[in-house]
Amino acid sequence: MKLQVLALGASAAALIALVGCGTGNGPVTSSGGGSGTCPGTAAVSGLGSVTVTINATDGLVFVPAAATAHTGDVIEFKNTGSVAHTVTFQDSNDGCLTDETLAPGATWEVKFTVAGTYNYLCTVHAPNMKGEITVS
Ligand SMILES: [Cu+2]
Repeated sequence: MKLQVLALGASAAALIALVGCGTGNGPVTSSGGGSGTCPGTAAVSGLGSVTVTINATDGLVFVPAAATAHTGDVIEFKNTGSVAHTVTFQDSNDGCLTDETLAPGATWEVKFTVAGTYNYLCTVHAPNMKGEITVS
């Protein structure tokens, strides 16, 4: 009898723990931090007419390393070489725009909806291979 009560108590505690997890009001565990709102959209293709092109080259640099764009512009990353790269955004909210697989010959598009300065890098060739996009 004593054992049964113990078991009941344990399952009740488990239930409470489960309910506690499910409310969704706890602290948000995020990789980006901030409000969690993505400042743009990214896709392999189809975001619209390309306005700005940034090449990822076998020289292990982004060209141009500093680019400017307006909100709504379609920025295309193009791997013009034979080495794989990534386009990895690491600041507060823009990690949602990261592309970890910019294969040789591949293109990938980003469109910002929020003005700001966005830094990115290639995780394969960091810290030297990096760039910045200023969106106004
Ligand atoms: Cu790279």
